[in-house]
Amino acid sequence: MNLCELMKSRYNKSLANCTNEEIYYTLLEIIQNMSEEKHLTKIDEKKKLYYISAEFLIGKLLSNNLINLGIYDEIKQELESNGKNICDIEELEPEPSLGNGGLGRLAACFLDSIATLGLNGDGIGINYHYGLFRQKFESNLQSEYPNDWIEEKGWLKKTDKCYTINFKDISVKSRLYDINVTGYNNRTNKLHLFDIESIDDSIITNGIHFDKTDIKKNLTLFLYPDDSDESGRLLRIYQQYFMVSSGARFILDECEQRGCNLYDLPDYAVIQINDTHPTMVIPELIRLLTERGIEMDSAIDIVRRTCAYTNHTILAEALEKWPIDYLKKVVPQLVPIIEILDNKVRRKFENDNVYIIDKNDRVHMAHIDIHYTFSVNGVASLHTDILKEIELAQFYNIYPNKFNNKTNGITFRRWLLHSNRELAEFITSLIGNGYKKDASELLKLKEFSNNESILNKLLEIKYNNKKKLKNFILKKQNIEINENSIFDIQIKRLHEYKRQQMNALYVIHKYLEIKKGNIPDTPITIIFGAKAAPAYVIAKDIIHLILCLQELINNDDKVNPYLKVIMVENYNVTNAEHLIPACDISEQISLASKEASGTGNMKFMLNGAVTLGTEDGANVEIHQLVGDENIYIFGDSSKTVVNRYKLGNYSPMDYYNKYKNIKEAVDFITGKELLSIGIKENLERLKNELLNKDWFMTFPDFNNYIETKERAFKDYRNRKEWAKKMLINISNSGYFSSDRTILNYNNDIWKLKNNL
Ligand code: 26Q
Repeated sequence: MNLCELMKSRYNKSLANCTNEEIYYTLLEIIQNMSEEKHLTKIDEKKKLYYISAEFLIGKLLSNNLINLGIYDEIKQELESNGKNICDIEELEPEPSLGNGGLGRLAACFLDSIATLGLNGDGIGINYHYGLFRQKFESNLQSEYPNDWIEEKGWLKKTDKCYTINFKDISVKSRLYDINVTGYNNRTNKLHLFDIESIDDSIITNGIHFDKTDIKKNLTLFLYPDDSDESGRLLRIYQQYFMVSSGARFILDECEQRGCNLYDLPDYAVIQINDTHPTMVIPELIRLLTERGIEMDSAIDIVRRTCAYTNHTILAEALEKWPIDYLKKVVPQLVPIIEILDNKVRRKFENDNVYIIDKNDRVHMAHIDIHYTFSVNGVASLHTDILKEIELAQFYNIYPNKFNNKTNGITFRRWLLHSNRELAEFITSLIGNGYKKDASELLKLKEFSNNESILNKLLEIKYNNKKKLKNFILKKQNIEINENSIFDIQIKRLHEYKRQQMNALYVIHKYLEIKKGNIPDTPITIIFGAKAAPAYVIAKDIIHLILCLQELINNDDKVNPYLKVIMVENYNVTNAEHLIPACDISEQISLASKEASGTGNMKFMLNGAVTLGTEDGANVEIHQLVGDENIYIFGDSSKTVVNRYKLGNYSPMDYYNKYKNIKEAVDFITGKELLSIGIKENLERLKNELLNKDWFMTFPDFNNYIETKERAFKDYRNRKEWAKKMLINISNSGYFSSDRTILNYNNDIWKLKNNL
């Protein structure tokens, strides 16, 4: 494809004279045409995977598609020789706002791998107009604004597929929009997103507030609207049913077109349920099958053999339990079916821990999934063990063969080839192209672990990425950082269990040390990026604390040559692509047992950062792969933590009284320096939370965290040894390719034909 000629014929001007907008929209069209050509609808592909999820955090698609279609270099060159820069064009693309965190980004990585491996599998979800909010910092507080990502001309393609979705009080018309998912040198699959046409964004006022009862106007406006009141919770049920009812009917239509007689549905479809948000697809499919003449018991059996469930969290508050009255108000047609499903369980098992409807008349969505799917998987080996042994032990007892582990992965196309081109090219020069399709080939890098010039080159690439990030942060937030400092990065959703507060306490500790004259050998830059759920008060208080520390420390000329703090505004996929390649130390410090897997940890490892983390989630597997020398592990084990919860005798006050540095750091939160910058109420609330609750046990791990972090900083000074750690991390990261994860899903659960 010759871009020059195309621009000439479209706009009658040379490429050099075209605007970046004109180039962007032309590229979009080229890509759409090329990817459509690779969309196969093969008759012999009888079985298809439907990955149904409330979130698909796909990120920008322009570069990713160019890479996957194999034309990135060509286009980049052509643009360059006409004085254009592909990065400027990329900037014009809005980032789709269809997810919030790990589970949504995982779904996006999976779609990439499914297409890359030539598997017949599509995504099904919701087309949120404003998705997750856009975060702004105002007066050192998070404020939320709608993220208006949908444009007239974009990746979304309107189709004429429509369904009428009936709720108790209203009916809406759902319409299908598609986004093409291009595999790397392979086929195109689809992300199917359902939407309604009566959406009215004029009901949004004052940030992201809107009338939550006006379903026809608000149904697909936002992802996870505030559910702190009943109307918000009901809206979530409306959204979920909208997604699964549209999806279920779409799946049945497609399968019938492929020749399915509905009794043989499991031969034509496998539906992977991404956490409990799409759980209602189970009773909805049963309802639709019975409506089409299949009797209840057979319908239940067919659906059970078609659906599989993935659990992504063990936090009690994230396990969905809906009062049956809510379901009666929104989707009464599902209630008798859910009651039948519950009765079957009650007849078979005595244990009320496995019932679907509990004694308070709440419906446990995960329990529907576990009884009425054929596969239940966790997302890292420790997580799956905890599910089997603790959280879901009562179910593991009943169904030992249903449980399996699928350790998460990430797509190397986006998280290496796209975001860290220089490293990718260097790796290619050493071991060839094979690793792009078979990530285990990265192991070949090990033979260079004592090769000085190669280690130096790794350091040089990291330095270049740090300079790029420095410029990015300067431009974005007007804060200057030192590219020769250690870049210590913690980017993820804000949650107490992820313990950003522990890192913030470290920042205070370090600030006080520097004030006392204990100057670090190497300057340190601590970078945070996180959005807090709008109704999560303490999470927002933690952001407030970090922003106050940023202001205090960066303006203190005695301290800022040695320590800087940055909180990146509006952390999203695009920002992550700039941050991760520049990282030296990857903060993965969740309370052991609480982080199901983590996937940021894998992205950092792949980009040559060294992990500072607890034995939690996939950190455990990273540790096993790289060995003690190449990771910094600290803190209590998951067994100790689980035991401490069981004993119920944790008292943060004891630690505060016993350890001088903990007292100093905690008192600093409401000391005169921060009170002169921040809001007293917020700072005091956070301090009280830590002193009186500290539900995620920051203090017991704090001193070990400091020691371990200091050891990492000290080791960083030996550049050659550090580069070796980087290399060992990169070479072992192949295991975390989502291609490996998807092959595991396919071999054990989906059993689709592989068209490589
Ligand atoms: C539930 C009820 C009411 C409102 C919201 C929710 C809700 C929303 C989103 C519950 C959970 C989520 C998202 C969970 C999530 O992203 N989990 C992460 O999944 C990743 C992929 O498996 C893991 O790597 C992370 O460890 C896990 O936290």
